[in-house]
Amino acid sequence: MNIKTISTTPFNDQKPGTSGLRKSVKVFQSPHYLENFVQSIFDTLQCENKTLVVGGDGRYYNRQAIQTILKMAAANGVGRMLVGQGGILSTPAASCVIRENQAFGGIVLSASHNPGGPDGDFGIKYNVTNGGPAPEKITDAIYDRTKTIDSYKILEAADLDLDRPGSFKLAMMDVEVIDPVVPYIKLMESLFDFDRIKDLLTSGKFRMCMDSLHAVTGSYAHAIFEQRLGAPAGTVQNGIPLEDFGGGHPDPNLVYAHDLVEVLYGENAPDFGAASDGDGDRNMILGRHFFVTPSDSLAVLTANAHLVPGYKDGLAGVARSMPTSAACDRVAEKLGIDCYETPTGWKFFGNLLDANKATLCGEESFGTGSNHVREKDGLWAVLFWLNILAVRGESVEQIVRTHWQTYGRNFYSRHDYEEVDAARANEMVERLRSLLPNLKGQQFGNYQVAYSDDFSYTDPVDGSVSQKQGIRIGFTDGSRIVFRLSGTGTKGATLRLYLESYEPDASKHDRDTQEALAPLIAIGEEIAQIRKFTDREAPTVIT
Ligand code: VG1
Ligand code: CO
Repeated sequence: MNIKTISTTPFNDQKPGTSGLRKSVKVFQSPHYLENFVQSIFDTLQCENKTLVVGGDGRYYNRQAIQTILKMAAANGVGRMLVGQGGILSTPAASCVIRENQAFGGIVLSASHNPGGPDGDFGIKYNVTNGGPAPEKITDAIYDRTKTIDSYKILEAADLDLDRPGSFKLAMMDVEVIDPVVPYIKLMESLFDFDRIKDLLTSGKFRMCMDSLHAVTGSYAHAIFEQRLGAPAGTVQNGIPLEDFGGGHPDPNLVYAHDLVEVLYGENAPDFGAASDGDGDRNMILGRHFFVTPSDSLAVLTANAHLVPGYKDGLAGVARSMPTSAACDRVAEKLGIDCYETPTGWKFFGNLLDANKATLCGEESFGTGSNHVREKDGLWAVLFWLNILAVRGESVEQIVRTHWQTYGRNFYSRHDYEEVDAARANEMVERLRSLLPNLKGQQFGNYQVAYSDDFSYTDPVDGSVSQKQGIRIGFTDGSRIVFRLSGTGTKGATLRLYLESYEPDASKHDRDTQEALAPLIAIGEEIAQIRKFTDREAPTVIT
């Protein structure tokens, strides 16, 4: 077998975003595009003779990309590659496999919640030894390398059969195809009371529905809920992973998980519903005719963690991304534990988890996780909820309402303006930045601005600073408006407007969220002139 060195030139658009390099499949298919980025990883990190993990969410182009990566790894002297069966690993399972095998790192192929298929998106990201996304200093170094790359190395060899577990040799490199479901279930069994959850699911008094949105969690969900925990066949819907996710958006929210919403809001609805995203790291939790916001979910998990075997001794701390509501802050305060506020993106939680400063983490974008891996974990969140439901014997709605009575309710919503003109969106953000110094003290109706800034984060563990992480305007009553441009979209720009207000009075907890936030929505428009800059009358998605 021959190693070939192939000349190439940089693309200059390979800067990783919130969660790796994400582009359309068409871009990834252009000659040398994938190879340049992969070689830049190998050139930046010393991977010779090391063990790496590779796998993806199974979307279109996953199979081809894995074969290319294996041949390049062999040509670059990697010692051993652990590959998910069929080239497939959910993002949390990839993190689990890296940690269990003490691998040097991993290459995760996913565009998460973005649509798939030949006209959809693809993505690649590098994870480090702790199993989590590489921190910014590594992603920056990889990006720098992509700007000067002039050749890459690849082995001339036939494709490997990755569809069955087994061991192969690719030149000097060992390749092991593994079934990731087994170690993942083992990890879940070490955290949750499976016997108790099984009793609940087989009691005849409790029904659940899990929607995998034709994405990666299908095989894990069948094995966990139906086989291991005894839920009836059919509990998992849209459970067959497809390369194009059946044409849908594999994004677990009220808009894109419409099949699940119909079931949980229909007649004779089950007690519990959940969905996960393309690569299995996000989750949406529903009760019968009831939606749990991701920010509330994090707060409820924090308040009830002591009921779950893996967390019964208490939490070291909790962390949330800046735009996530402050609901978990109130729980942390009551528990007397620290609460950290980080920029958007899971990579910022890695140091806090490694240093045992935080045990649970969450983002408003349907992401929750803990120190069991270094990625957010959709099925973990579902099992956490089931464990709490099994112990408390109350409904999802009762649990959340009681939580609000104890802590008050943080009304919360995110408005996304997708695929807007990028230049205009940047102009809007620049204009907002210029307004920030003068906003403090200004009055908008009943609301007075208490602070306004562009969020900057200093990592409490390594001292690294990340600037310009989102514009925040806070009011004296504790409500907030946050503006951010997405770092995961692939077409134009996506503006995210995050809105939060706090309501201690339980008699007002039944209010409609959009109504409760209406004054803040109007103030956001007044300050930022969203309609003018986006040329849109309304958001594309409201969650
Ligand atoms: C979005 C979410 C962010 C999340 C990221 C990756 O980023 O807002 O909270 O960490 O997606 O999620 P952005 O930059 O578009 O707002 V996943 O499930 O794509 O790995
Ligand atoms: Co995801």
